[in-house]
Amino acid sequence: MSDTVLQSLNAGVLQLTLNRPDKLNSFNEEMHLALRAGIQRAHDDAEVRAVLLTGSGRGFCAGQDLGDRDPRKGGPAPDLGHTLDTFYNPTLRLIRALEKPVVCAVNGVAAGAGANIAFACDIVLAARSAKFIQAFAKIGLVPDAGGTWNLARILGEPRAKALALTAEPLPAEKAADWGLIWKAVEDADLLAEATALASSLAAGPTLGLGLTKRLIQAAATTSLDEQLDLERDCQRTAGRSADYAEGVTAFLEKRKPEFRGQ
Ligand code: T3D
Repeated sequence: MSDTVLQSLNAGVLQLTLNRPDKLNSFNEEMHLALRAGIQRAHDDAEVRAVLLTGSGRGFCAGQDLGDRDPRKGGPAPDLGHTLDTFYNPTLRLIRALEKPVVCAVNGVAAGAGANIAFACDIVLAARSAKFIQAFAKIGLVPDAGGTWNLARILGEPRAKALALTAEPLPAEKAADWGLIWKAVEDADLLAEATALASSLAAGPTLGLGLTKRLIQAAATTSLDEQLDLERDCQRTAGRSADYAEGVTAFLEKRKPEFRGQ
């Protein structure tokens, strides 16, 4: 297992820690593959019932490692469409397709694809000192890793365009005010708070939570009629789960439910 992404599984929470702190956890090929392997494990391993993504050191992730893109080394211009297809996009799709909650604890600066990977997670907490930067404009690229989709959808065109065209840092608190992330918390409390949240989700009715994630994501592209049909189908599935039976029984018995994720 690569040490560029640390993995630890505790009480159903798979913590994935981006771990190239000297480079602000920017992505080289090894870290790409290690992150993807971590998310894939969350798909495959029934013991994993929530994911917590964070970074080591003072940054969350500075996007692509630009040392690997140094034009001074010569050779033809890289095909960045190919690198998106090969590295970033499969990981983004895996995070979205994972029917388990993904909590992101943004512990410091999140720039370029680093910011947009955070925005692709389900619940994002950020340290008050963290900032989000659409750094692409500074180097002649376009926002990727789903950034144009998330920013335009969540913020609307005026704010999305201003952030992307100026590459101005967006402080965590403002990102929370604008609805881009769930909340900003004191730096010292970030990991404990994010872990508590992920743990409580991991102890939840995993199947129902996964279907809920599917439904909310689907709403970006469905009509109300289609969405009502999808809700009906998912509710039918949730209604047959052991966790639903346990949830109702626990309510009637006035006790805390013990969900098993089934
Ligand atoms: O290529 C493809 O496959 C296409 C996909 C592209 C996706 C992308 O993400 S493109 C955008 C790439 N990212 C950036 O342009 C951000 C570059 N970094 C920065 O602008 C700044 O580092 C930050 C604003 C993120 C943080 O600034 P600051 O002042 O807090 O830290 P620093 O001093 O700039 O960085 C600390 C160290 O990390 C430094 O190394 P050193 O001098 O101590 O040895 C710096 O070079 C290194 N570092 C930071 N970001 C990157 C990086 N090294 C390589 N690649 C980076 N992206």
